[in-house]
Amino acid sequence: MNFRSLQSFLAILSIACLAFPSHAHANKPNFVIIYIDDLGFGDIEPFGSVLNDTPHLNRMAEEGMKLTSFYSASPVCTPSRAALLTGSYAKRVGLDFGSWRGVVFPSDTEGLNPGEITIAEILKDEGYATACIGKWHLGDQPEFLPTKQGFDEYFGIPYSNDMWPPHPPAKNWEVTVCPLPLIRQDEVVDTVDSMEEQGDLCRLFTEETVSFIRRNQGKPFFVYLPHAFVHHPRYARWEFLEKAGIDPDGPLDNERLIGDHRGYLTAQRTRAQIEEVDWSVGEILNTLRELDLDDDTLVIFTSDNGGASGCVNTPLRGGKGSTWEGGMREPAIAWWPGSIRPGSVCEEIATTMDLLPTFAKLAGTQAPTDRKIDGMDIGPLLFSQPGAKTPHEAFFYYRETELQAVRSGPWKLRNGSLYNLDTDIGEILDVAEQNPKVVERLNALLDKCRADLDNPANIRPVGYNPNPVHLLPPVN
Ligand SMILES: [Ca+2]
Repeated sequence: MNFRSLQSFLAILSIACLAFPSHAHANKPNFVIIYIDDLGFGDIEPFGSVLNDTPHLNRMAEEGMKLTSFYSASPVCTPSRAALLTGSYAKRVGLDFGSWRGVVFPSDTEGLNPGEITIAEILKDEGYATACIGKWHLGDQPEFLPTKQGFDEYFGIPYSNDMWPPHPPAKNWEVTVCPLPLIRQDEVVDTVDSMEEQGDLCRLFTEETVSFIRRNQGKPFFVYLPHAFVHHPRYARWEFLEKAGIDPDGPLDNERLIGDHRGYLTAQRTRAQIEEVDWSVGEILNTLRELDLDDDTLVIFTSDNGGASGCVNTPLRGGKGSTWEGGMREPAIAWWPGSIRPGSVCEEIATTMDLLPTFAKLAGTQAPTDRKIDGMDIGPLLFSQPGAKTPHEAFFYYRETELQAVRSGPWKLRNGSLYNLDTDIGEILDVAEQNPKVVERLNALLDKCRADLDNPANIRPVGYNPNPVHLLPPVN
């Protein structure tokens, strides 16, 4: 190599070193996904909350990156989780809709197809220890459980915490209702029978996560922690309820605690849950610091969909269940000391589907190539690579089976109305008439998406069990 080419080589090397953390590719980093249920965009202080104290999330954001255009691929639980774990739109894996409602239910015929390749399976093949701790909600039959999708360990509830006998709509469900099971591996080991036990789920899942990290500190690990909090019915441990303003000596109406999602002490219970989630984040990050694993671990904090009643989605419009921004744009923080620039903010479009290819690359492998994956590598965004842009030409908003909106750059076309999200994050002003060319371009993107995902050849089969069994004896 002559001097001139050595000089260029060194110049390129120094740019490469600026762009990529030197050790990011040297070892297999650990991954932790903290996935909150139904948390609103404005529910935590780094995203503007003035109601809830979230010191651990504040520190996480100060030491890491806030992603302000980070999307879940669905505004409800089941499709959101299917998309996260497979890196694919839920429609592509047949879980845009459950067998009879938007999500799968207890002893449902449907679940995530065991033939799907999840983040856990990719990482397990790379020698990772893997755990799913918390709410699964991708089918409760034996072949649908996390242990069949690449997770060495599973501890948690198989579906939503409101799918239990006391929930008022249960009386109208045309399905059999069973007690809410706690599962370890594939076996029911306990049931959640009271509001106090609901309020203990955050502690249980956090302590299980900390234990898994301690037990596996010597090798690469992946923890997927889909918390049951802050999905209704809401309750927390007493120290958090009390701090949120509930009098421990006052009368508590248990019927209303269970049944009333919108009124009775909802503000206090919601605050208590969010602050306990913040405690959970603190426990996990402090464990990583104590074990000297903080420089080797990428932690992602986000929510499965927008905030449900009692949560705050401000400044976004809409909430859980809708394709307004409040339904699918999530509060998100990425943390990896030494690799992610402290206090950074990424405004580029990124999605939960991107975690699969991003993690795969960081682990030294790649996303599956035998099937279509919708997620893309967002490493350049996470590592503040100069000039890094979103890899997505467009992001598509599905509500159940219906494609309702598309975002490309700052523009969002939703049911014929156009919004500029850079200047109008609240989706107030329809500017379709003034921007016919933009409308045309976004309509073409919607057509392209329909041509893809309305074509059965591009959709993989949902997991199906024609004879599902109840996990526990029914109560009705
Ligand atoms: Ca949810």
